[in-house]
Amino acid sequence: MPRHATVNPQRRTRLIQALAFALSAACGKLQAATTGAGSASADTTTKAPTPTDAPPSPAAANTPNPQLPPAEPAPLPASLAWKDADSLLVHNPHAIETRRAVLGRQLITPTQCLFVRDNALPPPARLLAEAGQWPVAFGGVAQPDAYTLAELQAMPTRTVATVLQCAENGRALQSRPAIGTQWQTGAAGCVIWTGVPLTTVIHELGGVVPGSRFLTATGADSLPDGIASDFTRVERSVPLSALEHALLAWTLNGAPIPLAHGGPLRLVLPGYAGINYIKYVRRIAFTAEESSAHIQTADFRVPLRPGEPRLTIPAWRLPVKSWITEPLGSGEPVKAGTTPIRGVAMGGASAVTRIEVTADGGATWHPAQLTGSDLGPFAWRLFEISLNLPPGPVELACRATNAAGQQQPELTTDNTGYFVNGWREHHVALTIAPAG
Ligand SMILES: Nc1nc2c(c(=O)[nH]1)N[C@H]1C(S)=C(S)[C@@H](COP(=O)(O)O)O[C@H]1N2
Ligand SMILES: [Mo]
Repeated sequence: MPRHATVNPQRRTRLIQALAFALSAACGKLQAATTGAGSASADTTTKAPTPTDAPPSPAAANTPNPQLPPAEPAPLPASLAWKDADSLLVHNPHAIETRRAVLGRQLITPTQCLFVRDNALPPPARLLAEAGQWPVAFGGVAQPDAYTLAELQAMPTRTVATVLQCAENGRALQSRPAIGTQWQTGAAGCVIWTGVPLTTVIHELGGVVPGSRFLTATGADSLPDGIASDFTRVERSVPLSALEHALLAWTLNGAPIPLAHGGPLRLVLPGYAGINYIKYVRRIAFTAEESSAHIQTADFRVPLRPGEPRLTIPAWRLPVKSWITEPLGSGEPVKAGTTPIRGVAMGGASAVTRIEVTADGGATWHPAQLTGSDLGPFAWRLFEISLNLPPGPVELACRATNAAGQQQPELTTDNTGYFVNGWREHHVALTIAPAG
């Protein structure tokens, strides 16, 4: 497998343009965003977040999340004061999502608007002051060794755009939502990572030991009493095949990864659910068996076969999914007539190839246009269609299909609270005002 062959020059140019745009955009308040990354002018420079967020209060860590969103949105925790509060919905200090309208405003989600999801407390922020010394150990290779971040940064880099999405995203939209954080659509974003391909590092270490079936990554989360057990450790295993696209990343949208998003070093697994993107990664190992950590064996699991929720596999590759971000019926009433409908569409583990929109609850579907740049199979696409909406109640929904031929179902079969991707669950109900 050629080690650096995944990004063609054209895509590299688009990635750089998208990155420049992401750095200039203030959570999508620029109208130009919907026409794609290349068309923006970088006239305003938003301060990139500094990777020095203080650790949040220990109170909410390792406790079950409240089932319902707060009646009044909670304020951002002090460690995340650099985030754009208006773009976010704070479920609790460790579960913060992006508001639905925000994600469709630009292709790349600015870091200030990106969701946050912690299962444990991050490591102490002071470690980021010596980020270059951050060690990461490699096991299950011919010559086990550790590298510092500075050493990794001296290796050839790769830049990739991926959807970062929590496996729990959309949970609140099910008719009988599973318990846990009631995420709507905003536990997701499309962001740009730069780092070293994991294959490059593994090659230097003499390759993966024979018999390895999994890539297992461990986070440096601050654990209760500092004791790592199967119940507290944040460690996930993914199939060895995920190595092909895996990246050890130190920049997010062109700036050092903030602590909240896994700085100084994060495992990026394009096409995989957010839980597998281990933050503040401390150890990478190639193993014959999956991790015995609770977060692998008991949580973040999906039914192997729909309708049989007792037989589960880890939430690995993301499913095909899309949702409308405009109109949502929250602002001025939409008037009858030709109305632009916009949203985001993602293929999951392969590129999104088709997106259709219905304005009559699924009776008729209209092909919509994928707009903006194509930043590769693991990024999402913006989409748009103009439909003539009649006065009265309408039910808008969208349905994506990916390169593997998978299409969003009408409803998610199981309510395990993971991989919710039914088009009807993501519908938007509106009452259209008479024209004029
Ligand atoms: N070390 C570590 N990595 C982690 C987590 C964590 O709690 N600790 N949370 C996971 C989950 S469930 C998700 S959805 C993503 C969230 O990434 P973000 O907080 O950067 O949005 O990180 C994943 N990686
Ligand atoms: Mo997650």
